[in-house]
Order: sequence, then C-alpha cells, then structure tokens
Amino acid sequence: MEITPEFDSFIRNFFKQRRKIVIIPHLNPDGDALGATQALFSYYKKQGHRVWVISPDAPQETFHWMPGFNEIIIANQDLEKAKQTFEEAEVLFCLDFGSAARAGILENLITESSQPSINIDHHLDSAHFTTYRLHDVKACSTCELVYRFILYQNGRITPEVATCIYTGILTDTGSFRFRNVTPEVHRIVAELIEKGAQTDLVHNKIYYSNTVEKTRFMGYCLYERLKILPQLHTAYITVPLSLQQDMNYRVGDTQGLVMLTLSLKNINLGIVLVENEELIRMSFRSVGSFAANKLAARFNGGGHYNAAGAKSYSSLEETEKQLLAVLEEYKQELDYEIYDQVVFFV
Ligand SMILES: [Mn+2]
Repeated sequence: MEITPEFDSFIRNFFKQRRKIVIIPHLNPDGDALGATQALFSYYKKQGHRVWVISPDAPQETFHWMPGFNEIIIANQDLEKAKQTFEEAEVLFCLDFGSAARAGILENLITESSQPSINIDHHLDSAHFTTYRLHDVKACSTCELVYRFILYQNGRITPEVATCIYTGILTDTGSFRFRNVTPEVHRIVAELIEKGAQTDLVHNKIYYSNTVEKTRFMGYCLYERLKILPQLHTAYITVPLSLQQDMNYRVGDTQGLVMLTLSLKNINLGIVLVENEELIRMSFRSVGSFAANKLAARFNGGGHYNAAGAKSYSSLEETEKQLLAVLEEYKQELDYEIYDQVVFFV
C-alpha cells in the first residue's frame, strides 16, 4: 500500500476539522464494497464527522445488520437526496471500484464534483479517476486496504469496524480459499477478532440466512440445470429468465450457486450464466492455477484471479455456445489436479 506525500499531508490536515463525508460503493454492492463503506462510515462518524453512504442502487438485504445500513441513501430511488448530499459533501470516498462508470447513476456526480475525492480499490483494471488514490492489486479486498488506511491514521478499530472489515475479507477471499489469501490476511483477521469482530454473526448472516425460495431455487438449478464437462474440469449452470419467473426469483438468489458448481470433485472451473431482461450475467470461479479473469476478459469482463464476471448481450443459447467454444481453447490449462498444484502455490 503506497501513500504519496500529497495524500499523506491531505489525510493529516483535512480530517482535523469536522467534515462532511460521502462514501460510495459500486453498483449492486457486494460484501467487500459494503464492508468498506460501512467500516469507514462507522469510523468517521465516531470521530464526530458527518457521514453519508450513497449507493447507486439498493444493497441486498443480506447486509441489513451492518452499522448504518438503514441510513444508506439509494441513488436510483432518491436521486434528489443523493444530489443534495453530494453538494454538501466536502470529500468523496469511492470504494471497491476502479472507474466512475461502476457507480452507475452516480457516475456524472463523481466526475463533475469539485471536492477532493479518494479512491480505495484493489481491482486489476482500476483507473486513476479521483484526486487521491489508494490502490493495491495485492490486497485481498478493499476492506483490507480500508483497515490499513484506518491504522495509517492511528485510528481505533471498534468492534463495528472490525466486523465490517471482516465481512469484506471473508467474501472477497471466498471464505479464505482464493489465491489472494496471504499469511498477512490471516494476521489481519486475527487482529480483527481481537478487536471484537463478530465472525460467527457474519458467517451466519451471509451464508446461513437463505430464504426457503432461494434454497429451493438453487436445489432446482443443481438438480435440473447443472452440466458437467469432465474433459474441461468445468461445471456450469444456465438460468433462463422463464425459470426465474416460475420460481419467484429474487435478485441475489443465484449468488452462491457458482460456488456450488465449484464444490464438485475434479472441477477447477465453475460458471453460472443468468439471463435477465437486457443481458446475460456470467460468473466465473476457479480453484488452482486457472485464471478466471482471463476467461472473463474473453467476454469483455474482468475481475480477480479466481473470481471474475462478464456480461453478454447475445441470447442465452448463443452465449452458452460461445462459452463452450472458448473453453475448448483452455482445455490444457484446465487439465490439472488441484492436489498436485497445492505445493506450487506462491
Ligand atoms: Mn472487492
């Protein structure tokens, strides 16, 4: 993590006064984005600043227990309030995204703002779009960087902050199983637990709080729609729109499905294609040496080494066909035994 002298002096001076702070996660914020926003929200609020989190769209209910969740301003539901808050703000934080476009409806407000702005992010394809930037692709999560950022300011990690940061690390590392997990990540987690992170609560709220509908929906997908390509060590599921209508689908119900495809023995790559009104969402997860983001890039997407995504504007059938053709090209790269690779991990 590198902090330039300019950024350093900004941090040291700017927050001496009480400030009005706006914090923004990316569209459809995940555990890392919200962990980061709510950690900083909680941290700065405790120091007496006025703080608002403005999300481009509604965060999933899964995260309702996070500190300040009910105060989040949802820009696509109340754009006027979002605009007013932007005008009042003296500094903007953009967390867990690397280009203003990832803030959806807030894109122009960010690019046209005159206040100093700070981006904290760990994505590979991150651009410099703010005044100051804390960017490290080696960080397992934006939450890891927020943690370092708070310590850099000699800030106090409260149980609330620790719990939020833990959430981001947990979700962005696939529960500590991706390649981005270094010994340092576990050291940080040890410190977070010492500071009061509610690890059992977070696990329960995120992974053990499914609705009955979601559970049945996932069960149906696994029973009826799972396809295995043994030669390619790949398992995938396609979820057509009609199925979602039949089964009372709610946004977020396919989350977790892709990890289930990856839970199979001898499967190194798991994929889920979800059709919605305008496009197909593609999720890729890998275990071991296969780079999921390289595959996502073939569909103009991106992400992390073992977790990536893309969008397709072709039909579901066409996208599946394209995917199968592209996968053939990676046949050799996909052909490994995860156990043989373990010792070679760097
Ligand atoms: Mn992240």
